Amino acid sequence: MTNKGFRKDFLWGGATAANQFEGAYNEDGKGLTIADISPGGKLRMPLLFSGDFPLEIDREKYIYPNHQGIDFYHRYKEDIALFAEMGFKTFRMSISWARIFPNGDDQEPNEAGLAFYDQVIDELLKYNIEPTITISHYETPLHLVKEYGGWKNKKLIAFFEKYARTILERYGKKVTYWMTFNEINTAIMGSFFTTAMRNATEADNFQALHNQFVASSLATKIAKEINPAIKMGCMSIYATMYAYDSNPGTVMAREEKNRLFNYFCNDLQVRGEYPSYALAYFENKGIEIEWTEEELAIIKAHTVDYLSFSYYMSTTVSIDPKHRDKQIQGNFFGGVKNPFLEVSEWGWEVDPVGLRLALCDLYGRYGVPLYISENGLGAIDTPDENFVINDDYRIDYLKRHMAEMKKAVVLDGVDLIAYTPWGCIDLVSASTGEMSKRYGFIYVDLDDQGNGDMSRHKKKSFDWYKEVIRTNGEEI
Ligand code: BGP
Repeated sequence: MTNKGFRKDFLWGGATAANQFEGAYNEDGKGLTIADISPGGKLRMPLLFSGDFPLEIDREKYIYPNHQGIDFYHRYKEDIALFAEMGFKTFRMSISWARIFPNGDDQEPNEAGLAFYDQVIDELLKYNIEPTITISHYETPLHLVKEYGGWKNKKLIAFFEKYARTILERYGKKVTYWMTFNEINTAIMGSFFTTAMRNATEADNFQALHNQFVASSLATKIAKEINPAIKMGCMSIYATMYAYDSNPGTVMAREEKNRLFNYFCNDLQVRGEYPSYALAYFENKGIEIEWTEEELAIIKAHTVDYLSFSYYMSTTVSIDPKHRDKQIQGNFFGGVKNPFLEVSEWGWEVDPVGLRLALCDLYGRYGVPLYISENGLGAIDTPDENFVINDDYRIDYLKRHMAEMKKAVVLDGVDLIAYTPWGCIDLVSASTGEMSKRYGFIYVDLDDQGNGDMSRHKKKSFDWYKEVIRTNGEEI
């Protein structure tokens, strides 16, 4: 294949989230967030979904690797210099809401928090790295859970609006690319990270989502008032969904799952309207969402400029009872084991062609520029005594996904603007709170027990990715 595919201004880069790598969880006036009280370790997801954990730090019972992260807060200069060495065009990061408004409902912002992001952004711009900022990535301030019950409470819309306005006013002249809520569609399954609610009903989850759609549109409105050149995006997980067989019943089950998970939030944020299948779903399930005409008008008027999504794996739907014991879990969702796919060490199915299908599907449906804001392989890296890490498995994973991206651009005509592999520097896993699940081009000397000096080391994939970027994807 030729290189004619990727745009000249294609944004190659990497992605992170404040709560998973900044550390300094209680420094310089930062308040606690839901990430700070979410227990680390393999039991994290079951705990978060059962709601059976305290809304406070309990060090007797749990560990909290996010508290120190990888200490980007103090080491950002060194890390950004390494991103620059790889030739990053963009760096996706999030702002921690509680660094800016420690409780979420404070009158005045915390200047120390704002100053920290001034420095990070300026450091990136020094190397001509365009920041991409996620406004909310799994870290609603804890006070908003305790005092207001999380996102089903409409008061959070105004708190978020104020937070968004504050950071857009501060950085909106320098930063073009923004995203509102990370993986917003995980709210459908009731993810605590997204809704900041425990033991919620399905109706609560949809109410929380509605409130976030309004908040997201208000942020888009504010962004355009501050700087019309800003590009605002939405961000969902996309899971390419297969019907296990050609039984029409299976295909229908796949259709129902697919539209709710892969389309619903994008329909709202890109098209600006509740789709008819959702209205029918609410009606049949007796779900009543509190919305006003004014809110619906805001959602309609302020849609996003581009659609971003994370893609790690596909999923397969079956209605055949004999598949009940062949379930496989992945990134917030599960399905039936696909016999054609291998799995990662964490059991996530690896499916590069699924990424091309995702790109074709989303571009065909929405026709707006697409931004792959996360993708990658969580794997165990074993450095030798000199910290040499030959992560050929990671190179292989990324290579195969990039080849499919390129086909989507060259053969399918998709307008793809960016690719930011997840965890470009090793960081704490969102689903398990582990350090050992590594995605980075840069190794961080830190283990699950917190041992290590956090020194940074280039993996083999570092030089490989640098070459991909240098040739704009010609050398994959
Ligand atoms: C996405 C999240 C990220 C990130 C990634 C990898 O769902 O947006 O925050 O962590 O998944 O997942 P994990 O860390 O669980 O391997």
